[in-house]
Amino acid sequence: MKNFKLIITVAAIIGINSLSAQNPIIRDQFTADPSARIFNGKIYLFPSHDIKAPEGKNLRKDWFCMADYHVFSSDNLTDWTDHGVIVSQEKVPWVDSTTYSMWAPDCIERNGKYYFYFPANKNIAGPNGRKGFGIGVAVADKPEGPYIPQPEPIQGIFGIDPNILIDKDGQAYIYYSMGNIFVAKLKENMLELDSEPVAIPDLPSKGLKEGPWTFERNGIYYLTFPHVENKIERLEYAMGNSPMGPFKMTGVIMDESPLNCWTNHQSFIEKDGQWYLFYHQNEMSPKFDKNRSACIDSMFFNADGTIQKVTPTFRGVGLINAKGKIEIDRYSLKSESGASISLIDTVSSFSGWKTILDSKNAWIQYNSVDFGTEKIKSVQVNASSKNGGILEIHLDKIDGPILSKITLPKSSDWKIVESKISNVKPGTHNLIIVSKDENPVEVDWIQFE
Ligand code: FUB
Repeated sequence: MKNFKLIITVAAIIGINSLSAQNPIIRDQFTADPSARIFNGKIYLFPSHDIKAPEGKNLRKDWFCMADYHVFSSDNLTDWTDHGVIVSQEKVPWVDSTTYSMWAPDCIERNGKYYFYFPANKNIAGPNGRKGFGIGVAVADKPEGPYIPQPEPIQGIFGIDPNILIDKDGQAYIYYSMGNIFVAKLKENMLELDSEPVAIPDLPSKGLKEGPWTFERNGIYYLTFPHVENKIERLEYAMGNSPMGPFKMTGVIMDESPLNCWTNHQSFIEKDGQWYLFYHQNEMSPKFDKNRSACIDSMFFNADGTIQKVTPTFRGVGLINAKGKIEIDRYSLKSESGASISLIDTVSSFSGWKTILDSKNAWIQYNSVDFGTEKIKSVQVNASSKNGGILEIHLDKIDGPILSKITLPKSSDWKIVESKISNVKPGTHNLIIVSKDENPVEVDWIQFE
């Protein structure tokens, strides 16, 4: 026990810090349909908020259930702040608060005001005797709110998934879906239509299309949307020369979910020259795909403006501070055998995941850890190992310098073990955690001090 000190406390599986950059980015609630925006240099996330259907409300247990919206913000894509509820179904005059159908929103700034667009109230009487959604607007002076909902939904729209584009000439457009994807001009007041909605032609005619999200880059207008080409949604896009098209179908941005999540929903930002795709998946609710979580991955364009396909990752984007909890189950790479991850608690999935290294030399790699310039002296590992185990933490590559060798005591409970470190260098590094014992070891997180 020369180099380590055992901290006797059995680690209660401490409430996971929900606000971290690894995918999914928010871990204390479900966050679907992520609309990301940059306002005043800060990144804001306006997702919808999936919940489990409350008892006694006569709601389907197998369907989307959403009562309100939160807004989150971040300066670095890594640390997210939840600013709480900004709009809820009880507070919007035109919404029937028994409907729990506050679906995918968007938000945009114009002349110092923030306009939050949201579909709700699936029981509105629409054309041809159909029932469906209206789209409302709530207005604020700051991105965090408070948002004041308009008394009525936007007149002339019957649909879901609003998305707003303000073009370079100042004209605002609203896109939404209802079978087709529609576009209409908005008046300067951002609250009323300035043209009849038109269905955008030349998009796939078979299979559900929804969730439009448009952006402009180098004079090309990208119309992106989830589409069921096969059995579940994948993210596709079309390119055009103006906000109202014509658009030409171009390709797939993200393939269907490996976990069979029936929906996906996208938005895009450019920050410091890098483009990012926000999307959702159901890894935190693998058995119920109507409880989804927002994720971020980097995206890249080809020289002709086409978009390279994005493969979802666990690691996500951004640097992780070495002095914060590093959830190594959000790994970048792992050994082909002996390394796996699973939920810590399948009933209470907000407790997150654990890494399992179940054979000697099994390893997991976690990239882009920021050690800064301050002195780092020790590492804590929250682990459990019924028969005891040995872990090594290597810097940058599997045969790189050993930062620490940690002996784990026999314990079926989580224990935090502290060990001294050597060979640490300032700056950003990848970590490789290797099991040096045959005994299986489970790791929740590691943290440097
Ligand atoms: O979140 C409910 C609906 O699922 C959204 O409005 C669609 O885009 C799909 O993600």
